[in-house]
This record gives sequence, C-alpha cells and structure tokens, in this order.
Amino acid sequence: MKIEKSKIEQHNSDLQKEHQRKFDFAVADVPDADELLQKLTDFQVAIPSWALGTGGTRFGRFGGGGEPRNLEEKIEDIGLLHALNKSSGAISLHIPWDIPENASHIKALAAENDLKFDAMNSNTFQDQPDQQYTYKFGSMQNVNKAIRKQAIEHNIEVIKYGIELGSNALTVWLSDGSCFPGQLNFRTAFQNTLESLQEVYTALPDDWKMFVEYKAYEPNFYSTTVGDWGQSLLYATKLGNKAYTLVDLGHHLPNANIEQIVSLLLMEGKLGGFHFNDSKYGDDDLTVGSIKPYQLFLIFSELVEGMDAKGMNHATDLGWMIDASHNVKDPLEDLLQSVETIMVTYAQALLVDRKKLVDAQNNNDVVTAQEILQSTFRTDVRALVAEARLRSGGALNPLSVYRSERVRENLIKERGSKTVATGL
Ligand SMILES: [Mn+2]
Repeated sequence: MKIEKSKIEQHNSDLQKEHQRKFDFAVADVPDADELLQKLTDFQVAIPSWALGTGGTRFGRFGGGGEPRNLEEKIEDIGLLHALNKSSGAISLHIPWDIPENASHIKALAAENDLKFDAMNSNTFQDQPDQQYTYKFGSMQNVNKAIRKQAIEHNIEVIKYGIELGSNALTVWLSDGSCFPGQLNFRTAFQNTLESLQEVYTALPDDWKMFVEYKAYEPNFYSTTVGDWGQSLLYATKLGNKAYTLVDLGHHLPNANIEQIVSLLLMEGKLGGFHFNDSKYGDDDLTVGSIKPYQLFLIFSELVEGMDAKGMNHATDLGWMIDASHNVKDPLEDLLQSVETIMVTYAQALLVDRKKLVDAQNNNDVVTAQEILQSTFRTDVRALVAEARLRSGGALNPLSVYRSERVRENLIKERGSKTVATGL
C-alpha cells in the first residue's frame, strides 16, 4: 500500500491554520530557527525489520494482522512511515530473517521508498534449522572452536550481504553468557569472544564500522559476556578504530545513568550507535519516551553536547535506530509515536542554552543548571518538529493520516489477517 501524496497535502492544508498559529508561538523563542529546522530535517532514525510485526513475549504473541511477509513488504511498510514522517529514511536488516535473494531488486525498492540501509544485524542468539552446531552454550565465547568458527563465518556472511546493499556497519549483539555460577570462566569467555570478534573485524571493509552492543542480562541470567559499556568499550578498544560501543537504552540495570555513559563514550570517540526504546523494569521494548521522557531528554542533551564538542554531524556520525516491539499496539502506529518522541526530544536537546548551562556549572549554581534543563524539557516544540516535517513533504500529524487512510485495514486486506513477520 502507498499513501497518495494528495492525501497528505489535503491533510496538511486542513491543519495549516492551526499549525501556523502554534508554529509562530513556538518559533518566537528560537534564536536560529532555520538551522534548527534543517537539523530536524536531516535527522533520520532507522527502523529495524523486526519491529514491523507484533512482538511476542515468552508467554505468547497476539498478532494484529497484515504483517509483512517478506523483505519487500517490510521495505514497503517503512516506506509508508517515511512518507508520513520523513524521519524514518533507513532500514536495519537482520540476517538470516531478511536475506536479500536479489540485492539489486531490493536496493531499487529501497531507493523507490527513499530508504537507506542502516547497520546489518547478525544472529547467533538462535539456532537456525540448517546450522550444524548449537549456540545453547554461547557462540563467540563457546569452549568449542568449531562453534566459534560457525559464529564468525555467519557474521562475515552478514557483512557480505551488507556490502551488496550499500550498508556500512555491522551490529554484533551476543546473548553469550552464563545462567549459573561456575558455568564458565569469565576470562576465557572474554578472550574467546575477543578473538572471534577480531576475525570478523578483519573481514570488515575499511569504510565500515562494527558496533559492539552490550546487554546487562537476559537471556543469560548470571553473567553476560558483553554485559555493560565497560566490557563493550574494552572489546571496541582492543579491536581497533572501526569498532565502537553501541548503547541500547533497555540494556542497562535499573537506574543506570545512561546520560553519563554516552557522554564519556563520546569523549573517547567510541560511541558508534544508539538504540531507542523505553522500559519500566528491564529490557521492556516499550515505545520511546512512554515511561521516562525526562531521562530521554537528559540523554539526548548529552548526545548533542558531546557530539558538538567533537564537531560531529548529528545525522550521520552515529547510527540511530529504534529497537522496540511489543504485543498490544499496531507496530506501525507505535513506530510513528516513537519517531515523533525522538524528534521532539532531539529538538529540545538542540534548544538547551549551552552557554548559560556552562556558566551555571562554573559557578556551582546548581539551581540555575536545573532550571535551564527543566524549562527546556517543558517547552512544547511539537510545532517545530511538525514544521520540519511539513517542509520535507511529510504530514503535519502522521498518526492521524495513518488512521484516516485506514492503513492497517488495507494491509490486512492485501496480506491477510494471519500473516506473521519474522522477528522475536
Ligand atoms: Mn538493541
């Protein structure tokens, strides 16, 4: 399904008067509005191919119907989102769920939908039907060399698919670890993992990046071999300058100070990618900003400050992706909400008065520092984000067009009510 441009234009013209009033109010306090709007226009958040179907839990899965049946339909779904919000211009593929049988056809389809290929994701956290060895006791950490070799070769195969499509990054998330004390030797597991990653790193093209993603726990519950940012940074440092740490919001122990983590990783030039989601208890994969929007703002504020300190390009120097999916919402509506929150929070982070904040810090003026951050967080910037979208040809209110065009109903009609997209 495609949304006709005229429908978006009609929607925008219906809302134009109301939007203009809100925009005029919001823009009055913005020192350099054109620069801000350009940054918002440039900022794109990749959508992972596994977020397009209904997410499941270990207890069950409640499909919503009309889910994409293949890679082509996944690209079409993200194309729909991008047509509406103009901020979802990239897709992140997962191998083996999305093996491109015909790369040039897939590339052409992505280009038609104005989508780029973001980081490629490998999978050694599941066994595939045709694979020789099991990953039950880990992949790259495994005590069995043949199993490690199988995991290495899989990652190299993922890089090859990525080269064909024009991606330039590999994200390695390992579920390796242990469930019980004594199950493995921590240092041996680390060394095996490092050596395996080194072999993959050797196969990485010069203009590629490797993102080493960490996760505190789950599926292993006693130890995780890439368990936190310290361990990830160790691997990335030992691997070389194409290797970076990837921060996923949901992959921390409760109350971790993620804003401090991103700040220090940026200082070291070792933050490579960022996965958005939200959580109440653990790796809950909830909609971005649905639980802790102020924390998201504080993290974004550090991201912007840390990138600016290094002269980095916000839009292109880090890999930005949503990593969430769950079972009670239409996945596409959920993604529209997540992207909207990301854009709003990014806009707020851009509006923090850095000079005043530094002055407050240098004077130990704690109250003023808090006032600066909280008053920016409480500023309604939604009309600024909508204006950036309007200027790019998107919809003033993407969710409203999605509903009025009855997208889900149409997808169910096209694909059926029982289709199941690959994913977790
Ligand atoms: Mn992730």
